[in-house]
Amino acid sequence: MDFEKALDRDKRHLAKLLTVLEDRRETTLTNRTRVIKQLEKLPSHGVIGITGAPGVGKSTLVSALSGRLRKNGTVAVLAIDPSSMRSGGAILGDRARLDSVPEDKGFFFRSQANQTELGGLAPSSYLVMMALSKIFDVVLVETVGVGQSETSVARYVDHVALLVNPAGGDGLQAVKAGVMEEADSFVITKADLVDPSAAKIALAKVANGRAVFEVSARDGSGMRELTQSFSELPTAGGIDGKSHHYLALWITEQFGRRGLESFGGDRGCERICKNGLSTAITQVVEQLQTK
Ligand SMILES: Nc1nc2c(ncn2[C@@H]2O[C@H](COP(=O)(O)OP(=O)(O)OP(=O)(O)O)[C@@H](O)[C@H]2O)c(=O)[nH]1
Ligand SMILES: [Mg+2]
Repeated sequence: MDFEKALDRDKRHLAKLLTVLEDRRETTLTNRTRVIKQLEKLPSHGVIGITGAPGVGKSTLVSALSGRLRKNGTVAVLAIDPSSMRSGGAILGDRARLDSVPEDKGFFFRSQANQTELGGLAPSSYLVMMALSKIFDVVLVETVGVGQSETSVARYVDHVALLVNPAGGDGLQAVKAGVMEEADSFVITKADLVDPSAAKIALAKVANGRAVFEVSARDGSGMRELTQSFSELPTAGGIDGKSHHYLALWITEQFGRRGLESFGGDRGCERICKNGLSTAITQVVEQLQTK
């Protein structure tokens, strides 16, 4: 893998770079940490999570959005497939490939199967999002809404848009409370299919000042406003500031809950990450070796 070529968005080298980050073997940790160290030095761009119940229209919206956002800059899409690589993520992949010019270096799609035992997000999802946020102007992440889980996408991204079915109040009840709280904005989908006013009224009661959009990815209505709003999102602090969530998850995966406790839990991870994630990983490994 040629790091410079990956930074230059060469698809083949970029894919290899992400594979290095997704690798969970202990034997490759040193190499992985070295790549993280190189990435850390670069500024990050906005990462937007697109979440919502199965079938609400996430892939369709991400596909439509990425085409529009691409007009203003480079776009990467990460689809975290809930169960198998053959369902939603693959559909989005097919669509994204159809919608984009294959040789367009400004658009990149990656699909990741998640690990069911952890719920919403694979630990390496953070590393992949982090890498993409350094290389592209905006990153869209499609994931199912799981909520109230330490792996929830809300911990890792700059903005969470929760997609809501236009069928209104009934549809809203299907969304778990935790997911509602995590949302930074709401997007009523498929406005061409069902009158979205019932959903709008139901959402107005819970939105607490958060933006509510109505869109149809099919006929394009509302898409301009949504794209505009996503292009203007502040990304200060960004994904680098969330690395302690990754570290906590990684320690738990590698060394169990007791391992995490021995580093002072979430608080401890926050402290350890002050000097960057690569330094933190090295520190954790060294500390464990001397035990
Ligand atoms: N009429 C209409 N149908 C839509 C719209 N957006 C999505 N759909 C349809 O809704 C169905 C589900 O859309 P997806 O985009 O696959 O939904 P998803 O949330 O990604 O689904 P999962 O990844 O399986 O959770 C598909 O049949 C889409 O064609 C829309 O704006 N209007
Ligand atoms: Mg999907």
